[in-house]
Amino acid sequence: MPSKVIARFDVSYLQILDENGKVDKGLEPKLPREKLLEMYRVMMRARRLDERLLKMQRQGRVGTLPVSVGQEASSGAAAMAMAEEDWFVGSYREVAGRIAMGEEMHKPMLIYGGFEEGNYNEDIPRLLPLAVILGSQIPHAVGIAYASKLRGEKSAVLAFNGDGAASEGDWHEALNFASVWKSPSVFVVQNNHWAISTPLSKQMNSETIAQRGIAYGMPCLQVDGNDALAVYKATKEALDRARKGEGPTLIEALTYRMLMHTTADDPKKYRSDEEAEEWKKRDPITRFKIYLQGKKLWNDKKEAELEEEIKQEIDAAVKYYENFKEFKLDQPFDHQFGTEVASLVEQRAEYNKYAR
Ligand SMILES: Cc1ncc(C[n+]2csc(CCOP(=O)(O)OP(=O)(O)O)c2C)c(N)n1
Ligand SMILES: [Mg+2]
Repeated sequence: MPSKVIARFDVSYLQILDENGKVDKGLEPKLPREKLLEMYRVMMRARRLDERLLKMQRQGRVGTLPVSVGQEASSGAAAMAMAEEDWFVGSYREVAGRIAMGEEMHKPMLIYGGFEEGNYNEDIPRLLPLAVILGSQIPHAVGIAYASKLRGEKSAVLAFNGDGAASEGDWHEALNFASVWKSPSVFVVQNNHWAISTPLSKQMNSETIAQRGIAYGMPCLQVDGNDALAVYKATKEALDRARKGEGPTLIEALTYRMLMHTTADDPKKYRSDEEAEEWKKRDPITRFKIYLQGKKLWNDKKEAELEEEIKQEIDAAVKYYENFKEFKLDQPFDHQFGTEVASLVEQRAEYNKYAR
């Protein structure tokens, strides 16, 4: 059958800092030293917070929780590329990104302790609450972005989800309309290779998640998600484009969750120790530290001071959490809709008869 090629596409991959901490000088973003140090600080605070939360869960002080260990660059460095007026729409594995947005450490403690209050950041209105229903946050992200475009605001939305969530209908519908409406949105898929115990190979039959952006007509690329510089650069360029009215971008960040999906599972049951060991060598924090040391911006003394500062911050958050008494049992009813809904008023009243 005679045929001619009518379109060709390719997907590029960005890595700036390799797993040994060696930087590609040609691609290195020119960031001020304060920004680089803050990036390291954000990732370290997220790592130590996750570790403490895990201990608290094992001691029965908080309930089931996801941990983001290993994924600090893919959400943390991305969030650091945001401008003041941008929105953060996340899932549940963006501890570093949320910290970069200024979320206090007692908030996740409250959430995983079962207090709805942990989900509200009154002082950071552009940081949305966690979304656990996979992909459900992506239509919201596009809606916020489109609304901000209609209002003539110069803000963009940075949205996150996992590789598994990228199989949800919500995700595909949202990306399609993000592109059709040229909404100022940037989608970061944290591809950590697993959706609980389901490997990527059982989840999709395409070579990359990034290439789905081609189908929807938006720029797309794959980045080394454990390379904070690559994540930062790709996200910054995409957000700048979005704010200029040039539409959305899809970024696939290749990363790995080094620990369990949540504290309710045991990864040893479905993946090999060798695989996990391989990824340990690509730790985003280790390579960034080597990079900072190479620039003479970091040393053991600074590391010890930072560790102490983080320990104190986490200790204070635990104290706050353990003394938290201002909860409101009917708080989940507060934010269902912007206006009062008769059926909910009735349900709240009934609930309050029993709530203690
Ligand atoms: C719509 C929906 N289906 C199923 C679940 C149960 N569930 C929670 S997390 C998860 C796996 C998600 O994997 P991925 O999107 O790759 O994110 P990751 O947990 O790896 O960060 C599943 C199936 C859910 N929360 N929502
Ligand atoms: Mg995943």
